[in-house]
Amino acid sequence: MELRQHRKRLADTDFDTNGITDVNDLLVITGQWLDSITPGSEGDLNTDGEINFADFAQLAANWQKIQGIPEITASIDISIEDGSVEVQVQNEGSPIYQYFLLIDGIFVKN
Ligand SMILES: [Ca+2]
Ligand SMILES: [Ca+2]
Repeated sequence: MELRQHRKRLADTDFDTNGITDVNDLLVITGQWLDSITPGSEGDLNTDGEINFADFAQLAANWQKIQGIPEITASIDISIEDGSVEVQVQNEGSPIYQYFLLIDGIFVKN
């Protein structure tokens, strides 16, 4: 048997799709430990038809990792002309904007 650990996408090890690779997912593997199953079935991360340390190693590589956190970019633009500050947060959805006005560093209005 070739035991090669390679990182799986987090979604592959989050069998119950609760957003994190955790004990729920570990139970999927331990519940079938050393069983021969249909290759690629739930828990068979390396699709060899066996549930063993090869699958456990891949799950362990993602242990407690949270999936589904979107890429977030933030930008701040400060206008010298009117003292306004624009804060923009952009993720996969629509951007969220926040504007506010500072005069001499003191908050004036949104
Ligand atoms: Ca999970
Ligand atoms: Ca396997």
